[in-house]
Amino acid sequence: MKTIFTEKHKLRNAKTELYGGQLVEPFERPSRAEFIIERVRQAGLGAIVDPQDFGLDPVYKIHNTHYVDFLQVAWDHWKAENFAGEAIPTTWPARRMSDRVPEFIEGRLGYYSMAVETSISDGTWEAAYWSAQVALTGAAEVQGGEKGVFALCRPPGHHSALDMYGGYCFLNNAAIAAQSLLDNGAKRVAVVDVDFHHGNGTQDIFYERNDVLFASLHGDPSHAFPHFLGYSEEKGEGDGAGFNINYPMKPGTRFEEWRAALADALDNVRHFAPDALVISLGVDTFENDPISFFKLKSEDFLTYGADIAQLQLPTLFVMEGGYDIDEIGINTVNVLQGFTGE
Ligand code: 7XA
Ligand code: ZN
Repeated sequence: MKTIFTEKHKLRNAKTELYGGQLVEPFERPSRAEFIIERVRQAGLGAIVDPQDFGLDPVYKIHNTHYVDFLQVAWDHWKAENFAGEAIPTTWPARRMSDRVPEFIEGRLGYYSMAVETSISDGTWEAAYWSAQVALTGAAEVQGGEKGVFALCRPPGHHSALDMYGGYCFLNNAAIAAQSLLDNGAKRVAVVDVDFHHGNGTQDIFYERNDVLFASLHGDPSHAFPHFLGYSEEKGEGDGAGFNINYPMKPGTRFEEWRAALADALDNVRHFAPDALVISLGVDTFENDPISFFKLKSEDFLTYGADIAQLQLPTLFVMEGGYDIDEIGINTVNVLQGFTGE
């Protein structure tokens, strides 16, 4: 299996995350991708390929221009204010407030964000841009005939929506790739999100569409980030009614229960009969993940990779979360090796 990867991910190197009332080193850090690519090499998974540059047009199919413009200048505008730290939002348009876009950077950060943990720092836009290009290159490889491709995206993407960042995500790489598959010949695409966290951005982007089936397995939002989306009654609207499926699961969920939910999601994918499958691949379902509460073991990742392969669909794996750095490479590559059967 080919891996699409660029060292440009290192440009995303924020120093702070607001966690538990303190500024800590971000869980989403460059070493995550370094451990994964090292394991890809060690396991002999296949060729490691640089991304092509598809430009911003495919990004604008998913995100609006105002938002993309904001991301490109946010750090410069913050820096111009001579604040001591990284760019962190403090104020949001909460219930019954105005939806005007403020001019001052602090207000703009609140307008375009969904959460506070994701500090913007120098290089963030460039890394997010190239992460999307990694996903687009993966989509092109799948459309070129590859059975399975791994887009080692960093920063991740599945929390990002039309005009919103947060949860370590800026551009929705999986959605951008899915749309690119559709724009280049696929009639229907399924996105299955196996990250521990609900893919609120991907859900929101495709919520009223019937050409993309979205299924997400995740921690019950009543207990887990992103807290305000991901319940089972969210099934899609308008043309999209019935094309959004959520599987929220309780703290302590073990592999047997998780795997049964995956089997149901994959049955729905089979019934949908897509031309291609995108997997939002987060390995924060691992039992030792520091910010999650499922109990999957390393060998379970091999097992469910093989489950996904049974669909026999051209499949693009898009990297999302996973924060147990010691095991992130093993767990990620286990899914891919389970898929290839090698
Ligand atoms: O899939 N998404 C993630 O892994 C990021 C979750 C961010 C959680 C922040 C909670 N303080
Ligand atoms: Zn996650």
